[in-house]
Amino acid sequence: MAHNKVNYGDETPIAAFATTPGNSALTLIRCSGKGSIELAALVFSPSDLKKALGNTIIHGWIKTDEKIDEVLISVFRAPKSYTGEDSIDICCHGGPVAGKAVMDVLKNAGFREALAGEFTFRAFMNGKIDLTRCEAVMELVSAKTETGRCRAVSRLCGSLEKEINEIKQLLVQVLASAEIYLDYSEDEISADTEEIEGKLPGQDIAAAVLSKLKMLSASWQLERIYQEGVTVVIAGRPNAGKSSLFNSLLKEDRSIVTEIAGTTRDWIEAWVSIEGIPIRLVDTAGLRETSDAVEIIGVERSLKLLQEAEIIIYLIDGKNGLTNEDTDFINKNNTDVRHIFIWNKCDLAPLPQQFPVIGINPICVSAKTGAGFTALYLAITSAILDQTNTVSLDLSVSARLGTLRQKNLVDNACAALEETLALSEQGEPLDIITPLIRDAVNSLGEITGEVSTADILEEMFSRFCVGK
Ligand SMILES: Nc1nc2c(ncn2[C@@H]2O[C@H](COP(=O)(O)OP(=O)(O)OP(=O)(O)O)[C@@H](O)[C@H]2O)c(=O)[nH]1
Ligand SMILES: [Mg+2]
Repeated sequence: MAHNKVNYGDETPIAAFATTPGNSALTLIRCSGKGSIELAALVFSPSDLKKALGNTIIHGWIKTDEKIDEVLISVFRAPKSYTGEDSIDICCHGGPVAGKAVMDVLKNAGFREALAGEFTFRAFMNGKIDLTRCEAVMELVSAKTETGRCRAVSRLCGSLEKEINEIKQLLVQVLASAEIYLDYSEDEISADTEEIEGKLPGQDIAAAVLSKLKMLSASWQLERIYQEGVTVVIAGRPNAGKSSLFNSLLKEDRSIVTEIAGTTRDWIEAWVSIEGIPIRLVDTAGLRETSDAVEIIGVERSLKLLQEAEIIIYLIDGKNGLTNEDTDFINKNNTDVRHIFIWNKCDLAPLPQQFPVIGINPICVSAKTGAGFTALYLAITSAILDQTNTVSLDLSVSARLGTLRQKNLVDNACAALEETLALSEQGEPLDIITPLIRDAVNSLGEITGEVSTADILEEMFSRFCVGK
């Protein structure tokens, strides 16, 4: 049997859930495509849906021989819709069943299930938004913190598109002047043009563009962290107060806390936001030698998590004082920048004036009272920035990159420009240099989607979620 692969790029009516099915008051189903309003009208009563004006809402029933669900339909007429096509949003009743029943009716009527990101893909193809804004839609949907949301919104408003277009414009100027000189045939080269031999016209502009692009490329380091987050593992001896700290950072009683050493066996994780950075916080079993079969597994898992961690918060039990095991751990990991050492239970026992391990200055914290948390937050963000070589939480740039795809393309443009400038310094002829500038321009064009291929687009949009 022939395999009919559905491709992006047709105009058939598509439908998808825009909300996650489950327990909710409402479910939203989104439909778009040529003839989608007429198609939906076949399974909708009253029959005036077909004549509905754009940007209006119609109340009625999705029906076959029987009524399926009472809905509100928002009608959008091309080109004034998200996709640029005729579209409707069907607001059904929530819960796991009602929306699904409506979807089944729509599919029987002829709607095809949308592919991942297909609505946004169509919006791009119809010139509604460029690729940086398409990607910002996905960033916004998956933002984990308020800072992540703000950054995505800035790109959704076009900050990156504008920056890329401005940079590209400068580069196109350089390309144009280089191409003009290329067009001279040999005997046309006058004294004037000989003067510029060995130097790219617009070399200074190319150098300025390169430095702007490098700043842009560097911005990804921090943006990635805001999007993907950082794994922070809390470790230490049993009873040090790890679960107490976990709960306090979470502001929720999630992990079991008791005075019995060895309470936590299975590790527990949860997301928190610290200074806008999404943190995957992990509470672990206390590290100690033990003969308890369950605890042994717990400790093994803790050790494995320590290897995966980007930041490790190591707790010393202040009440109990520094043990030999603590000293061993600190000495072993002292130079590893991932570690933050904490003297916990400072409400019961102050940090000794002279900390016994030289070169270590633990942060004094009480997981119980919250004392020392400001210093702890600062230590966590500094440790994250140290690791990413990011100088400060914010680079003074007008736009920042939002995806690895964009970063790779900016880096391609940088590499092409670096080579351009190097060859120009060596006095290489323009016909060797010009294609490199064109490569850089094309890479920038690919970021916004001005330059694109079906493969590139399919690869990009297939990472989106269905319904977007
Ligand atoms: N006074 C005081 N007590 C604390 C503090 N942090 C933890 N405790 C107490 O110390 C005991 C152990 O706390 P947990 O948070 O369960 O310690 P843990 O490190 O998770 O222990 P395990 O799961 O056994 O490895 C509990 O009785 C807590 O109430 C603190 O900052 N001050
Ligand atoms: Mg615990």
